[in-house]
Amino acid sequence: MTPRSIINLFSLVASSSLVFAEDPASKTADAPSHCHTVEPNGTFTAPVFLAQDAEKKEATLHIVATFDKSNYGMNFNGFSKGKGGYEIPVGWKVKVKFCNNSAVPHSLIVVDAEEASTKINLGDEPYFDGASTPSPLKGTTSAIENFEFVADEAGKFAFACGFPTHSVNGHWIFLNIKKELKEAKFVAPKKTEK
Ligand SMILES: [Cu+2]
Repeated sequence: MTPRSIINLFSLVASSSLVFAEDPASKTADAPSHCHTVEPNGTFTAPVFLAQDAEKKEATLHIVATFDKSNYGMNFNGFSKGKGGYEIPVGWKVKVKFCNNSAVPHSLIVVDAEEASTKINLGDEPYFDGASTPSPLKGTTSAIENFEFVADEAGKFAFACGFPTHSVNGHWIFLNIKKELKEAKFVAPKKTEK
């Protein structure tokens, strides 16, 4: 490769990432991304939002930031403003696989539901031990992060984006931890707004 072709290659990469930065929500669930699973035959499978083992009392959640274009990309799995979310039986272990589908930093932190819609800055301390991506205030770009926690208290909580101002602008889904619940649920109401 000549020096000139290296430069050309570099400018190509630089310009394509610039386009992406200008339109962070352009790469969505409709277009295969690193948040999808690539099958051996080359097709893409969308993330499975919830898997569970009731005997082991364990739920595995796949939560994608900027899953689609709704709420200017400030959504998880396509939901924002607490309009969708998870119900988890109290005492279960919750394993979270977080994937940021955009070039804008996002994060995931479990907080009290009321804080999610009122606080501009959610801080770096999740409600349950271990229940956040690293440095939620700073957020992360195009990254896959895994974390887990034990949902050992019943109540109304939220999976919120800890990047300042995002959550108060709707970047959160609910996390209801319930006593009288036999299995985990992903609650996805019909969407009325785009
Ligand atoms: Cu965010």
